[in-house]
Amino acid sequence: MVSLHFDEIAEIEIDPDRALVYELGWQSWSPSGSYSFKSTSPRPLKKIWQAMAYRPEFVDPLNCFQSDGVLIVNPGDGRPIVSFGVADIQGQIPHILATPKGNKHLVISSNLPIEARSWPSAVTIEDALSGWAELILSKMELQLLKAIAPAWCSWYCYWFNVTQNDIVGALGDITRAQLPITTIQIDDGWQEAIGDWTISKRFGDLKSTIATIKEAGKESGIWLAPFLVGANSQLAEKNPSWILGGADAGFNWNQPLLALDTTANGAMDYLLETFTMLKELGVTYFKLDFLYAGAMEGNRNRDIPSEVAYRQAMASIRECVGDEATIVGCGAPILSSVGLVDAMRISPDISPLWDPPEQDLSQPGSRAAILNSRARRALHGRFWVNDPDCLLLRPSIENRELIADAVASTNGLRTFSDPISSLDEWAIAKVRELITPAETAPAVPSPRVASVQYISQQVQ
Ligand code: 9PG
Repeated sequence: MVSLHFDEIAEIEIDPDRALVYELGWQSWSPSGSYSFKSTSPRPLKKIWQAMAYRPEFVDPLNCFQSDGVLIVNPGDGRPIVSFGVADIQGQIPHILATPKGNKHLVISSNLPIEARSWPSAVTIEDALSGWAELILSKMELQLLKAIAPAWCSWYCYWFNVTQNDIVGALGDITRAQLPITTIQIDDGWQEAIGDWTISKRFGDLKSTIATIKEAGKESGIWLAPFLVGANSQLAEKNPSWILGGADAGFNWNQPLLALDTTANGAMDYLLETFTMLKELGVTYFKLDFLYAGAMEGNRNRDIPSEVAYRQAMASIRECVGDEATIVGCGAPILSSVGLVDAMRISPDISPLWDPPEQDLSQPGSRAAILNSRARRALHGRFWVNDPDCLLLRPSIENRELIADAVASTNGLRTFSDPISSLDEWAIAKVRELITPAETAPAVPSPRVASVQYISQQVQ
C-alpha cells in the first residue's frame, strides 16, 4: 500500500514576491503549472474529479503545493532552480509537497525517497524540467520516438453515438476533400459496454468499417479504456474476482466505474484477446484511455505496487500490438507511462466551450487544455510525442482561432475532430496548414547538463 506518511526532505529560502513552484499533475488530465509562492494551486472542485482527474489517493490541503514524481522550485532570488524528484520512474511515484513556512521559506516533504538537484544553467522552470526528464531517460533504454501520422478522431463531433455510417461518411468526405489525414480514429461508442470490448449492434459492423478504411488507403485507430470496468457491464457480473478491491474509479456512462485488477488470473488474458481481435481486424493505432484505473491503489491478487502493476500491464499490451502499432495514452499516469506509449495526452479534453465546468482546470474546456499543454511542453520529444488533444475548427467552436494558434505553437500530435461538412474555408485552410506528422524533436532545448550540481542523494 502507498505510504501516506510524509517526511520532511528540505527547507529552502525563497523570495516571496518572485518564487515559483512547479507542479506536475499525476495523470493526463491533472492540472500542471507554475504557481507563485503567494498563490494557491488548483484542487478538484467536485469530489468525483479527485478520482477521475487528480491523484485519487492524495487529497491535499490548500495551504501547500503538491506534485507527483517531481516538484520544481525557482527561489526567485537569483539562486539556481531546484528540482525534487524521484530517481527512477519505473517504481512507485512519490507525492511531493511544498508547504510555505513563515513568509520566506518552503518546506519540501515526500511520502517516498526523492533526490534534490540544482540547475544552475536553467533560466526557467521549463529548462529544469527538460533537464530532469533527460536525467530520467538516461537511466532507461527507450526506442526512438515515432513521427506519428495525422489522424481524424470521431469523439468531438459524434460523441458516444458514433456509428459505422458516421465513420464511413467522414472517410468519404476526407478523401474527396483530399485532407492530409492518414488515420481514421474511432473513439468511444463502438463497444458493447465499458469492460465488454465486443462490437455493439448500435455502432454497426466494425470489421467492414476497418476494411473500408483500408481500401481507401488509410489506417484505422480505435479507442479503448482497458483498465476500466463499468459496474453494469457483463464483465463485472461474470468476473467479480477481476475487480480491483476497494478502488472507486469514478462515475460516467450512467454508472459507477470500477478498475480491472490486471494481476487477477485471466484478466490480462482477456484484455490481450481483445487487442489481438482488434489487431487482426487491422487496427494500427490505439488510443488507450482512462489508464489511471490501472494504476490505482487497491487490493490486488498479486501484492505489487500499483505503478508496477500498471507498467507490467502496459508492457504486455505493447508486446501484443507490436512495436509498429501506435499507442496514445490518455487519462494516464504521466511518469509511470514513460517508455510505454508513443504519444501521451498531456491535457484535459478540448471542448467546443472555452472554459471548463466550474473553472476546474482538470475538466474539458479549451482554456484548460491549452494551459496544461503549455505547462508540459518540456516532456515532448523526450518521454514521448505530446498530444495536446484534437483541433476543433468548425465555426461553432468558442475561440477556435486561439485553439489553432495554441496547436500551431506545439510540436506534438496533430489530430482534428470536426464533422467535415461543418468546416468553412478558414477551417479547411487550417486543417491543411496544421494537420501534419508529429515532430519528434524536443520543443524546449536542454539546459547544459554538464553544469548540474548534485546536491543530495536519496534524501530521507
Ligand atoms: C471518450 C472520451 C474521449 C476523450 C478522452 C476522455 O470525467 N469524465 O467523465 C470524463 C469523460 C470523458 C473524458 C474525460 C473525463 O474524455 O479524454 O478524448 O476519448 O474520453 O469517452
